[in-house]
Amino acid sequence: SDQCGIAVESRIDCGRDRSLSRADCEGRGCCYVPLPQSGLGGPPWCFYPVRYPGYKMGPLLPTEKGKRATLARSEPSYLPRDIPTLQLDVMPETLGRLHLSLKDPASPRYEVPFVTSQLRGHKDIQNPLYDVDFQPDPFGFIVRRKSNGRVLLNTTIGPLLFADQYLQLSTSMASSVISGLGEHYTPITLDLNWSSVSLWNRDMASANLYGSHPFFLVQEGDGQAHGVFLLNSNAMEVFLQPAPALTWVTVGGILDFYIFLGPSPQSVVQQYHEVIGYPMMPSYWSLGFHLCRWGYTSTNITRTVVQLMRQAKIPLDVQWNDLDYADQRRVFTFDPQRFGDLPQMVEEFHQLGMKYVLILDPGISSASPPGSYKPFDDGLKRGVFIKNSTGQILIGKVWPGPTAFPDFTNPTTQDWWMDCIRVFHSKVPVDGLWIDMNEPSNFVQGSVDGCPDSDLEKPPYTPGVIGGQLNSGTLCVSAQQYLSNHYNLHNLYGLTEAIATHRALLKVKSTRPFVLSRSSFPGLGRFSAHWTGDVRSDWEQLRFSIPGVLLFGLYGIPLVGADVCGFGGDTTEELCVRWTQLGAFYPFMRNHNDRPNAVRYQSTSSQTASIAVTGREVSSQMASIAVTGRVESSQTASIAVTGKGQYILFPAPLDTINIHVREGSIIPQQLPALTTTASRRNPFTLIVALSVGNWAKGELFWDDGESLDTFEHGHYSYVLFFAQEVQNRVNFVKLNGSLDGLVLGEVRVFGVQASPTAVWANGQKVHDFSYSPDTKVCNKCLCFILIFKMC
Ligand code: MIG
Repeated sequence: SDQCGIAVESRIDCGRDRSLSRADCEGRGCCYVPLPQSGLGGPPWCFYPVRYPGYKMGPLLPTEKGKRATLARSEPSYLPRDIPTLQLDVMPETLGRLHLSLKDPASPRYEVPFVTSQLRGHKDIQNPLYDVDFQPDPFGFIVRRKSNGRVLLNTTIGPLLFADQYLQLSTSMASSVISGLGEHYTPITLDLNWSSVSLWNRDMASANLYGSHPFFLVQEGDGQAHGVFLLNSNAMEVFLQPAPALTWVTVGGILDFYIFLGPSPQSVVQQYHEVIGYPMMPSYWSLGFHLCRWGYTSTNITRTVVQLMRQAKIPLDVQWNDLDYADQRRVFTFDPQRFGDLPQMVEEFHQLGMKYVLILDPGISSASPPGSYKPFDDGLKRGVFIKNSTGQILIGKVWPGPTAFPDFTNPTTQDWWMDCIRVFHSKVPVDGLWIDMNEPSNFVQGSVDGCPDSDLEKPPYTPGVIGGQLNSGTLCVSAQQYLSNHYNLHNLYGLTEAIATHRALLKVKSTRPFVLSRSSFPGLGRFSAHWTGDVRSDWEQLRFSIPGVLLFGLYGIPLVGADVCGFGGDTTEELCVRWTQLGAFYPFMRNHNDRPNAVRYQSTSSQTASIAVTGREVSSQMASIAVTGRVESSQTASIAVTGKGQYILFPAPLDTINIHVREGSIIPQQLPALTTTASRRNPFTLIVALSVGNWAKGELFWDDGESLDTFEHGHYSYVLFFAQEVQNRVNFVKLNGSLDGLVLGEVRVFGVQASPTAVWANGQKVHDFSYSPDTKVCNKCLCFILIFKMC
């Protein structure tokens, strides 16, 4: 019938929960149209008709925050435990941000804690960038960009389903260029060819499933963009199809959407971060080079590595230890033989201007003799551990053997965790903590006693997770936590551990905390850095680290990197050189590898020279620079794209990575040193890349690199650089003591079309400037030498 006349690419699957025969499908009131087999996936045979009965919307009435309507369904859906009445809230919060939620007004359902706690909406929004229309029966909404009428979301293309353990909503998309929905091993944009991504945090090497970010950015094709955030932490699967259209399916909670209108991609990201919280200010040293390995089996081996690095003159800011340090792999202890002098070693590193970080797993050994392992004994007393569905402590298995799992949603647990960190820090003055295995990862399914047979463990629909069950590789989801069950809170485990760890370090050190978390959820960036977990040492994983790292910028966790040279398997010299060159542009740069693999940085001669690395594609594009690295073996050239859209081949021998400065940028730089403690004191140089119009601008934020709240207290300097023709001008927006002693060493101006006749600095003529007509570079072309005196 007409009701089934829907183009193949727009058909929304009516049988996600199971495969349906014609009779089953038609029994659901859906259309059944078999298609030639197209392998796995592909268009559905059973799909919803044009108008599928669902919720009917009542009148929209004004509330304090916007408008509210009641939705009701008269007929049950095919799902168990429908929520028959829903409350719709439409809340215009800012000019660019629309908040829209669907809840059960009769009984409160789980809502995500922590993430938007600080959020403030604005009242009385006049003339927002969006319009919302409703289709009352069956219910659906349409969001348009007001300026051009473009439909951004249209949920009338499929039904709203809202049952206790199955919530579904489909929408059309304004374009096929969609990024987000991580963490996954994907290119920068998602595949819309009948694909799906699941969001359920999972420890799985080479797949990058450690985090869940139900946010995506859509580029509309004319430079404008919008974004959507579904604030829901339950196991979720998002289906993508070529229409283009998208379907959310989540197994609990509520539907809580934030829609961001941009209009630029940057403003979409900013609007999203306003909701989930802006990232923390990192300590300066955390931007330096970090070195780690699973398999530095003693303090002496760790010390030797540091010595060799220094002899070879390779910068090293932060030395790390993996699980090797712990006594029987139990956190908050150190091995009395192999790591007996750990406190002294850390002290020595500090003397060198270096920092030290070690690993901390959440699993607390539960099998030590009573009275011998305080973290567990204390934790037991204070009731900090996650319990199983019948109220006993849930025991799983991780590195130390049987372990209990702290419930970080419990304030008592946060205090206990702080005490553990305080006591440990008083012996070993670590500078930061690396929180691994916090999906949480479990070597047995659910618990050592298995899991009960229940609707939570086996929901009517399980998103496509590895292992097929929500409790695969983690805890029983029926386990009980302070705020709710693990079914609801699982995806927040890493975030809540990061919050507790950040808070503890803040208290103990009173400097900017450094936490590195494997698992992530929206909001993590306020507390922690992230690395992409166990990647293989191969070229493919080197290439995928680029979208992997860039996407975490969207997710509000900018301090991110992949294990340089790869974690699993032996690297080759060429791969490691190229990965090091690329890694220099990861915000967080750490070389790390797995126990069985060859030690890196062990000899000093040829290897030192080769610490560096390749690209056939334009691999990253930041505000002012582009890096074209080699991302395949045996390439000797890389390609850069110029503003004119040309392809140019640049030589890229093994010791070279090409960096391109965007026209119109001024980039402050400092010469390197063995640590950032030392390099921070080196003179600044300015690279000035004049635009075709002969201007350039740049900026520098500078503070002491570790004090808390320097921005809030005004203990920083922010310098704007502006160049016109060859007369540089520096404007101080704010200047105070923290700039003292810093000197501008040199200014190089690129793109100077003709030799300047004279150069002036602080009102005086500069005589030793130089100009090369071949490269069009002018050295010492500046209007003053001392950056920190006003012109
Ligand atoms: O099950 O601590 O991703 O970086 O070296 C492996 C040992 C546990 C996984 C981390 C990896 C770390 C390793 N850990």
